[in-house]
Amino acid sequence: MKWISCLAVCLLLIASCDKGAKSITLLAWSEYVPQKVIDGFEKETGIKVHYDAIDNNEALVQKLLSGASKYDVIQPSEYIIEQLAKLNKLAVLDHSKLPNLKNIGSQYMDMPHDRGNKYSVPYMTGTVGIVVNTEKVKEPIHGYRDLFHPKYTKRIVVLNDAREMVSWALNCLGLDVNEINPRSLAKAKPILADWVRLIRVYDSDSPKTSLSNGDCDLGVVWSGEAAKLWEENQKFVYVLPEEGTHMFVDSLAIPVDAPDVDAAHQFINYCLRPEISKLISDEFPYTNPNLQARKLLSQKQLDNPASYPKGEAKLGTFRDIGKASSDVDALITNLKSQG
Ligand code: N2P
Repeated sequence: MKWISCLAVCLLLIASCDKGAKSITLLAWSEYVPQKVIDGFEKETGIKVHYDAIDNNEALVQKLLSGASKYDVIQPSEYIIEQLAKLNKLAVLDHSKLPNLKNIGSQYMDMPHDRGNKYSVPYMTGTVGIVVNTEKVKEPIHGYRDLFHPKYTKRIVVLNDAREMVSWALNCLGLDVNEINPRSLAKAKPILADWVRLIRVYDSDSPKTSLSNGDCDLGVVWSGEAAKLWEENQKFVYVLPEEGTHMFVDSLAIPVDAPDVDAAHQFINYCLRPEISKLISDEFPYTNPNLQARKLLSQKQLDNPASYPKGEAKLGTFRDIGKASSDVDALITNLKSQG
């Protein structure tokens, strides 16, 4: 009898140790996954989440491909999903383990970068746009051409993101942002060279900071950052550039060599719950593709013009540009070093 109870205690110990030891590593953008969401998941499942933060897609790719660490869930934008899928770096998702996928609006599913959502599920979408501190800037700003003007020298903050910057110049030229080749880059170069001289701050983590503290009066930022500024003070107006801009679809995916594919699915499905996805919107007010979560948002949240812009705008997603992405990076790095 004694050995039976001994065995039972041992089994219990093993089970609890096992539960306590389980963990996943998340490679995701900074200021994008609320601590509340992580805490809730850990409490409910006993699976610990390690959050490794990046501030651009290229860093995500580099970390993933270097193989130095293994990740269970990653958070690439649409064009990077396409790139990683082509390189066979993503696991095929098991939709039977993602019943909450039904909450995502059909306009965000089955997009050209990932037909059938074989590899990814939308997490948040948003736009890249211009923030104007209208107390400081009285002239109307409609697009990049108005913004990048010598009168605003060193009053501008922009995303520290080469692909984004090059796309702004291509939009000004009326060129396709996904047709990147030596010819289109040569045309973009002089425009970008002029812009670099005007820029004061490059920041992809928290570009709102230099607008909020008054270091800059204008910026090109992620829409969620603009939405936070607007919540803070409605003098910060969000403008979708008339020349056109990027609508990103930041998504969750599982690397092909993820240590715990099952727990990764669990985490993704958890984020897709309406009440959990609402928590994400509460803290990071991007455009929530989860339509069931959107129903839980307040009218004030839905009326935020940066989160849910009204009216017509020229928006497009990015596609994988293959090897040209290193030319894009080199162009911006060189211009910055000369600026
Ligand atoms: C969140 C950054 C949003 C990333 N901090 C846009 N792709």
